[in-house]
This record gives sequence, C-alpha cells and structure tokens, in this order.
Amino acid sequence: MAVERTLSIIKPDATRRNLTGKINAVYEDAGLQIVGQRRIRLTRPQAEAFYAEHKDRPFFGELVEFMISEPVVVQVLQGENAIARHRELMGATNPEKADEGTVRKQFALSMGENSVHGSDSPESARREIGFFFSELEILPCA
Ligand code: DAT
Ligand code: MG
Repeated sequence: MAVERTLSIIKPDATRRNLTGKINAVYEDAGLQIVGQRRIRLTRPQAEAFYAEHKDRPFFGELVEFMISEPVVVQVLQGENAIARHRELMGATNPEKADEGTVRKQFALSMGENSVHGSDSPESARREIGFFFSELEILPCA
C-alpha cells in the first residue's frame, strides 16, 4: 500500500448543520491527515464542471443547485490507501445503504444531500485535487 491523496468535500447540508468538525474528526481518528482545507462557496460553473461526468443524469440540475446552496469545505486528505479508505469512511451514496458508523449513515439526509464527497480513483483524485488546490496549498506534516 502507498501513501495517497484524495479530494474530500463537506457538502452544504453538513456545513449548514455545523458538522464540519465532527466529520473532520472521523477522518483524523482514522489516521487521515487533512493536508489542505478551504471553506468556499462554489459558483454554478464550478459545480457544473466539477460534476461534468454526471451532466446527462436526471439528478444533475438538483445536484448543482444543492452544491451552490451554502458554503462547502474542500480538503485534501493524505494517508495510506487514502482514496479507498476515505470512501469506506464515507459510506454508500445512498445513506439508507451505508454501513453503521460511516459519515453518511450518521449524518446524510438523503441520496442527494449526503454530506460528503470523495474521489473514487487515483485519476479522479488527481483531477479533483487540481481543480481546487495548487501544490503550494497542500502542506503535510513530516
Ligand atoms: P458518490 O458521491 O458516492 O461518488 P456519485 O458519484 O454516483 O456518488 O454521484 C455524485 C452525487 O450525485 C452523489 O453524491 C449524490 C448525487 N446523486 C447520485 N445519484 C443520485 C440519485 N439517484 N438521485 C439524487 N442524487 C444523486
Ligand atoms: Mg462520485
């Protein structure tokens, strides 16, 4: 296994309910280091570009409206096997199917308002980290 980086987003339903710290604690307790983090409001073109792979899906409009509705926290997580490990900690897209203890099981409101995003492969991690962060903004501890 290798040290990886992945892109995480704490979504509007979670920032709105003041859950940033609780979600960060799940990641930090699991040994993932938050090596970059910024609270931003996504613009509509940014949200559309970030989720371009879903542009033909019926839920795309709703997804974009949701992602621009309140601030989000974008972050880079680093650790052993971070991409898959983060997806495990997040739980299934549909919170009704998410395992006990996962972020989505604990906090998600619905399939759409599901509290967190995580990259799903090394390729998407590279693209998604580059979408929000420059190398200078990513600061791991030694
Ligand atoms: P994930 O976020 O688990 O990687 P995804 O990439 O398939 O899931 O979809 C991106 C987001 O789009 C997901 O977090 C919530 C929303 N979404 C996906 N499927 C949906 C559906 N059937 N109805 C409403 N929103 C949906
Ligand atoms: Mg996805």
